[in-house]
Amino acid sequence: MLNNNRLVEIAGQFCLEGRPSEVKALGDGFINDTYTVLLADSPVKYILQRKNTVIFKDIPGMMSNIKAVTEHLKRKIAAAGGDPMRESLTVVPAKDGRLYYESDGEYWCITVFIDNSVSYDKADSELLAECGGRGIGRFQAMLADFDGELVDTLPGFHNIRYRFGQWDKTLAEDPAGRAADVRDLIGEIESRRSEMLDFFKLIEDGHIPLRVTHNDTKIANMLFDRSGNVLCVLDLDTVLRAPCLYDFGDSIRSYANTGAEDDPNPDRVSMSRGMYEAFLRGYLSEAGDFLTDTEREWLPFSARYITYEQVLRFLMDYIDGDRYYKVKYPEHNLVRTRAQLRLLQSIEHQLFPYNSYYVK
Ligand code: GN1
Ligand code: MG
Repeated sequence: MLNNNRLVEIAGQFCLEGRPSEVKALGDGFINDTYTVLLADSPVKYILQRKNTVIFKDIPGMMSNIKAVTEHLKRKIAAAGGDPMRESLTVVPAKDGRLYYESDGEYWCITVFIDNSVSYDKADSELLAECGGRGIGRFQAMLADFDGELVDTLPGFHNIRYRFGQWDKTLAEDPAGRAADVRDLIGEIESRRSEMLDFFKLIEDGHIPLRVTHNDTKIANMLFDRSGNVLCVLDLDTVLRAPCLYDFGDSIRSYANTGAEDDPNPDRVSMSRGMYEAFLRGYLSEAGDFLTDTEREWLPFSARYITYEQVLRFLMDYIDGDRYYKVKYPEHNLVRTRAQLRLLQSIEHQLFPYNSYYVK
């Protein structure tokens, strides 16, 4: 754990509007460590992050992606009469001009803190889900004509073929000796393998296009304004060229879950049909113009696909001895797996009642 003096010193490496005086831990992200930075002589605040170098192998590439995408967004926002400093993240460079500060192999980055906004861990109304859908649809629409370079900083991120490669290896090695106890859950993954690969083939064969997308659209990664509209999309670490269906699917996984992602009581978990429809309505109001018929047709399946992938990732990390996601207690990844599996079953039950898997 770094002490405050060291964190203040790190913040001082960046081009801030004043002298940093205090750095406070913020939130409980699964991947990076996040802090707020206060200045001695100004009300401006910043977000400081220590990026996870085990997961992100190319932080300079990631930050240049974020810079390019936010500059594009800012131009669009300004042209539409919005406020680019509040409606987009702003990357603050280090004093040497780089978009990060590196020390002892650790990478630190700063963005401007957006005040006077609201954030949620869970959508609490259909109206909020509809606004969330509009927000992500607009985000994708603004990036539809982005033609800059994007480094593929997370090869295979939502690629189920790649995930099965990791999965097969983890199961074969069984590093923590946990596989035998979760045979039932492994069976849930295996029984859906071929359907997931069939869907992924549409992407590999180019029937579903790659666009510029967020890839981690849970509600906590969005800031809302006081009237409930999405103000700013956060956490751009995973911005990549990928199908826009991944954003839709991941949003449903988050917005439409009646329970928590890691709910210890799976009976609280299900897909709210009302939240699903509300998010879809909002999303289509912004994305409807650019979606192809094939994309539209596969929107419901994307909720299933991304939730399935999340079950696989949580279970795989459990079997692997909890090396990817931060865990708060020893069985956390298993609890997450069971809760997400319940959500997957509810999605299947409601959106795919005649699916071949389901009638088996
Ligand atoms: C991670 O960065 P964060 O906490 O928003 C993960 C997502 C998962 C999510 C589950 C780079 O997201 O893919 O869906 O946890 N991000 C990465 O909550 O693996
Ligand atoms: Mg993230």
